[in-house]
Amino acid sequence: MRPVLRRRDFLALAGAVPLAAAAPAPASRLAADPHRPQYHLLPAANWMNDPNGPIYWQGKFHMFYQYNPNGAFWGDMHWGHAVSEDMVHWKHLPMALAPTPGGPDKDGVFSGCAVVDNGGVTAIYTGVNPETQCVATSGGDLTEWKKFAGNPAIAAPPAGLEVTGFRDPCVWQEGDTWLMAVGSGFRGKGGAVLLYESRDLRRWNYLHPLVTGRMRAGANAKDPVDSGEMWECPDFFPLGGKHLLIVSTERVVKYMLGSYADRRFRPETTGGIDYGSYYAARTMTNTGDRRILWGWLTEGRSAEAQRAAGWSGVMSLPRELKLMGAQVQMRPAAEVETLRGKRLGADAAGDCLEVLAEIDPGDAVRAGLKLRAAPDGSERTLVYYDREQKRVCVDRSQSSTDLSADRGIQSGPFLLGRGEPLRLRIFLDGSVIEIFANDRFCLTARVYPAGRRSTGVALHADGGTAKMVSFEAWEMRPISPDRLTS
Ligand code: DQQ
Repeated sequence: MRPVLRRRDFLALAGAVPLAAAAPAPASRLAADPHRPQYHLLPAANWMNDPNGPIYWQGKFHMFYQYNPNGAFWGDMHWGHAVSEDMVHWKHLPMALAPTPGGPDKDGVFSGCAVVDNGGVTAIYTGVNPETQCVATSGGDLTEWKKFAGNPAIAAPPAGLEVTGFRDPCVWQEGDTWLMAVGSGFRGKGGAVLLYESRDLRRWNYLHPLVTGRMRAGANAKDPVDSGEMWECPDFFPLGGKHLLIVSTERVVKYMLGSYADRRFRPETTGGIDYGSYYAARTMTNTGDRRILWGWLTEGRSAEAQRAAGWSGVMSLPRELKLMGAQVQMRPAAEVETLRGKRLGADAAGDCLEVLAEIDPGDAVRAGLKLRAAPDGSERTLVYYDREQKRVCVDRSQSSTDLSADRGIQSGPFLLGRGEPLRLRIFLDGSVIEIFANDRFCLTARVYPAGRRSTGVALHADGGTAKMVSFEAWEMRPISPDRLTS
């Protein structure tokens, strides 16, 4: 997803006028900004979007991400870099990849992946304009990168194919063959993933589409990503005895679970990875049996408000994926629990919390939690299961008295079994609310309460009576003393 560009920015990106860097926000202001998360990864300042090439390498977890060094707006894409020993405490490292003037990535180092090869790490990413697939290698602490002299490794989409896009490679190995899935699609038909093979990660042969989707009937949009005619950021891997394909399109992240044989993927069931402010998800490579998913937590306020704040975009918490029967299980990685600080009672309140609540919806039509509630009722966010709509919803209509913040209801399909309680696991962190329901549904909301006292937590029931079966909460420990500005 690329936020709508103003014409001036577009021209600047296209090289017609220099892109004006915004005056950086002073670190002291960023450190005091109550909307900046305290235990989620985000850069010290400016814009970030997609996770890129997350990889476990030489005992450390490396995270790269789309980063604009010029300000809190999309453009001039670089790969930012952070490293962690536990996936929750991060140290920022110098930028990993920057556009090379005159090179195939001169207008941006777009999204991609990283794999272990030949005693080092190889990154495969999209260079623009036009969209091509490029290669770079590194080793040691992954701070020094060398771009492949033969870039672009893939200079254009397959001959004869009219595609809606050609980006965001995902690479894996089968025996001595490397496979690459590239996000793409066809006008009037739907998104697609194009499959390539290689022996050396540099020379690639096109095989065929790994899978082709069917867009919603009647969907029509200028940007093929909005209509589902383009799939961004494909991620493809084995899970349990099946294969999972994750794609980002139509502003959400979807998954398809199915079987993979003869280098073709046949989806059997589909679902949502996250129904809220979450995009461009990608799993970490080289983590053995564990499948750790990362996503970009998008903002929920105007572009002007983001620029004024001096920062935009947050990395999700690590989510561990498993297959339980036919169900994709999504839970926060166990490492997240190491952030738990003081245990709180039924009167828990705060904006840097983990909340674990089991709720019997009783005869209530809507049952869940009220969060970030002001004592005078001026602000509050509702997270609830709506049994009539069969959805988990987040009502942001009163989340913030700041008028630039989104106020719509965010929701996704969810069915509570007969007698099954609603089990909410919620992470509050500044403007982030990351919600896990019954280990099988996720929705991330962004809220920007103006009041410092908008911290209350309470049971919410509407149209009947619900009961809190159990409630636990913890203060979460910040991962830096200054909201990651150092
Ligand atoms: N973001 C990147 C693209 C990708 C999109 C550019 C998804 O590579 O398709 O910043 O958010």
